[in-house]
Amino acid sequence: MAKLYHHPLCPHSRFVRIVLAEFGIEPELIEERIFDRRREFLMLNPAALTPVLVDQMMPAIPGAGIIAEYLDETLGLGLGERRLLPEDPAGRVEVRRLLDWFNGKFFEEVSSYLVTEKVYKRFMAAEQGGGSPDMQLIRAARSNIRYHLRYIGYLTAQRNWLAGERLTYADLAAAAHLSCADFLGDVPWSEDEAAKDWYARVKSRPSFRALLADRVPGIVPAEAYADLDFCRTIGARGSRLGPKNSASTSAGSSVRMPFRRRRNALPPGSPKVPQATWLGSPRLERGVAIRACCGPRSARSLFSA
Ligand SMILES: N[C@@H](CCC(=O)N[C@@H](CS)C(=O)NCC(=O)O)C(=O)O
Repeated sequence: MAKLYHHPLCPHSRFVRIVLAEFGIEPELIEERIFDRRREFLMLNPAALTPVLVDQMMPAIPGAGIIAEYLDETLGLGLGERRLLPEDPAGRVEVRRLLDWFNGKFFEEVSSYLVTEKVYKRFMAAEQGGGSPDMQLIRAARSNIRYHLRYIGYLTAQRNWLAGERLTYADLAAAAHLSCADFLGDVPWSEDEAAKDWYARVKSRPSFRALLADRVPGIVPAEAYADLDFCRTIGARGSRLGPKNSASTSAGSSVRMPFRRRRNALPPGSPKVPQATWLGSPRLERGVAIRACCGPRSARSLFSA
């Protein structure tokens, strides 16, 4: 039986759990508190990061991306039409670009701050870096998440799923990271109706079910976290139980919300203010310099000064 060393609110571990469930694999879950630097775990992954998959006679497989590639290489063909990494090179590049976006960029700008400050630090001893959360970092994450939601909405307005016409690793990574923020009540779903509709589709997959039952001692998940009908319960502009926003449409299309200046916008120089935009995005907030543009069906980044 495969073993997964994970933490319930580590977004990379959540991604792997959803992926394994899509393959029909139910691993033995071993919860790892990385800050404890357990010797047996460090021997599996000297980088001291979750997740790590231990599968049969293979050496320990560390990291979300490596695990996803391994599963595709060994079992991907068996999924047929449901394969999570496309066969064509261009499709694979696009999935990998978005995997990097969510497992790297989104993590650095949003989910890492939220999970470290609100969850890990609660369980860490003072000498491990534990203590009260740094509100400046949490505010940075709450500000940054808005443009990521708009990017998801932008992609799903043109495609059925994030990387193309079928569900891929890109959707599962994005949803895994968002699910951590959602657990903590930090997703402003009213930011983008198309993103909310897309998340409802991923969240209602059977592979997501186990995540919705996750609990962490001392932390109560947000009210709508496990609610599959959260599109209705979180209505227009985030008001609970409100009517569905007239701007909301069926999955895959959206009416763009007008851009407006955020009251909680961060000043330039704050931790990890987003550094990217995409063609068709709204005007940048706070004059942040445009660094990269990603075309709708392109995996290229066009760097400008
Ligand atoms: N590149 C790794 C990153 C994994 C990662 O950053 N894991 C976090 C938890 S989600 C971790 O173990 N952090 C511990 C630390 O930074 O000390 C992957 O894609 O899986």
